[in-house]
Amino acid sequence: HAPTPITAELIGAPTDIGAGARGASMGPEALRVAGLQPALESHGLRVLDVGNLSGPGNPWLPPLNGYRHLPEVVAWNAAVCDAVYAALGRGHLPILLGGDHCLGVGSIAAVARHCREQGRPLRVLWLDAHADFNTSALTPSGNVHGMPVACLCGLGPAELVGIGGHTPALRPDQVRQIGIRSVDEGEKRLVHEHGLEVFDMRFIDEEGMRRTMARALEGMPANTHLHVSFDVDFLDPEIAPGVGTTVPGGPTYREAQLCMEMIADSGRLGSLDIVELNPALDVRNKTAELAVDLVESLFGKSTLMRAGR
Ligand code: 4U7
Ligand code: MN
Ligand code: MN
Ligand code: MN
Repeated sequence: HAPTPITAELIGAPTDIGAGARGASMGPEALRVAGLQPALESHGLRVLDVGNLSGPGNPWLPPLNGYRHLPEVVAWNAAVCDAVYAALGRGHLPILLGGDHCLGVGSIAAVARHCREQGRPLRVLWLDAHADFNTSALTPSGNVHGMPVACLCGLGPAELVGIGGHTPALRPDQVRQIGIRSVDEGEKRLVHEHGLEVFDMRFIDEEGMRRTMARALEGMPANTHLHVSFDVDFLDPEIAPGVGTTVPGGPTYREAQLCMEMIADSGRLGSLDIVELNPALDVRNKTAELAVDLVESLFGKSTLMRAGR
């Protein structure tokens, strides 16, 4: 008989509470307008769009004790964590539609909790121009979207770090970062101290995307849950201008496609964040359309049947 189809659950989190520019709050709708649901359905997935979560507005205040909007960031992440955890409990594959990248804390804390309870290994691929490993002492901005990986590894305010019920949610050795090309000075030291595995743009230039992804995906037992946290600023700004924190020199269209295709081929994808899309800075929704195109590859779209693979 036919295998049960995967049900993807779209969870909108319309906020820019952790970002340095307003506009990522419009990300969920831009992804819907770009046709995310029919695109996934065309690859055989069932798709359930549960709509948008709600949470506090953005008061646009300066940092307080090294964080901007910490209580609001915690409220949004609590909502995200509950929704992602519930989706996993239903056997669905959660797709978080951000929203800025501070929401990676709630999303991945939920995934980590689910995996802990199921006794499944977890690996997180962090596709981003940035390492997002700042702390309140190191951050040049106070923006929490620059801190989620540190928070998940236990470095951050207790109310955020403990959001999934277990501190830390992740060990650094569960994370692989890809596409990195902007890391702040203090942040760099911390990344090294904690032994994060970083495949930066220099690595991708020298080794190519194929070998990079082979390395990032190696050593995953069959029951591994793979979480992909896709910060749209991972992509080169020439092809993806609709983000608040562009950094030149990112992956090209073909490199990004190969990255997604190799993740699909791993057969391990269990959850996804699409974050940092900023429609206020986009050009005719083209960055949202590109994100949808890449997500299709992540779920198995490929040009041809792959003979012998
Ligand atoms: B994103 C930054 F200083 N490092 O901490 C900071 F350069 O989620 C940027 O990856 C963080 O887009 C970018 O503010 C966060 C800055
Ligand atoms: Mn990020
Ligand atoms: Mn980024
Ligand atoms: Mn950003």
